[in-house]
Amino acid sequence: MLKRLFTLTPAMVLGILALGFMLGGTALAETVEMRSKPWQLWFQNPMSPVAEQVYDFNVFLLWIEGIITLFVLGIMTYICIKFNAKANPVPSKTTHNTLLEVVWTGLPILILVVIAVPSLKLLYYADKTTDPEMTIKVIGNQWFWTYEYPDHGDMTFDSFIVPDDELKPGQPRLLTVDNPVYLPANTNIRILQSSNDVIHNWAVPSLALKMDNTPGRVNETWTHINAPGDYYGMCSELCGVNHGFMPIHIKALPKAEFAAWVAKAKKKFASNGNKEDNDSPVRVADATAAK
Ligand SMILES: [Cu+2]
Repeated sequence: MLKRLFTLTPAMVLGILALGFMLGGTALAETVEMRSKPWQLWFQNPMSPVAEQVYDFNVFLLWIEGIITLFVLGIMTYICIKFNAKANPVPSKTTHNTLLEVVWTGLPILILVVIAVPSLKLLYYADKTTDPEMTIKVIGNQWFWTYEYPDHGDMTFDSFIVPDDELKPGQPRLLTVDNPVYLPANTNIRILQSSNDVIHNWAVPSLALKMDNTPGRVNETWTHINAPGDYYGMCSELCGVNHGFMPIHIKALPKAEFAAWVAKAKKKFASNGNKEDNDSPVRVADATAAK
């Protein structure tokens, strides 16, 4: 393969590269693929209003931390040079300095208040949306996710990991599922979360979603996905032996395409036909059908 590559003329290589960038560029413009890439540092791109604010808040905190670190480092350096035994053989016996003591108590309090105000604002902002356009229910199971669409005919299905030996080319390992959860982009979505067994956590980094699925409780959060695309996440609460094998795949579609998917999905998942070999202990679909 390498040998063949080297027999290409530079012009051919450039042409291929240009074509690749063009195709890649157009593909990116249409949809995004949000997951961490090999050797990635820093966050995934924030793709929801909450994620954007979380991102900005993190940058804000890093500035504060950075300034504090440099300040302390500066003082320590100054002390080491100015007051070492050689430079300052007779140390001062001074104790107490009212102004200094007020400053070193007051300043940290002030810094904490400056952090707390935007932090609490963001916490409440992420808590719930004032005008949800639809609701999705996410239920954790050992070790897969069940999704319910109460606004779309109560359809429900399970989402299992696709094992390594069944992956198709291009599908990411440990992140691909048999039934992705489809959601409309540019829509306020209320998310209700619960669990059938132990505590799980439905976490999608690019949307800044990370909420516990607790048995016997319904936790609420929301999202608004900024662009159509594939959004990946993982269970983030240690939930048993297959904790690492219950990925989350959100397929965000433009509203019209989502409506088309709902029409198709209603038929597909109506009669519980999604998983014949399902060994899930609690069949939510069964319960819905029996009503
Ligand atoms: Cu888990």
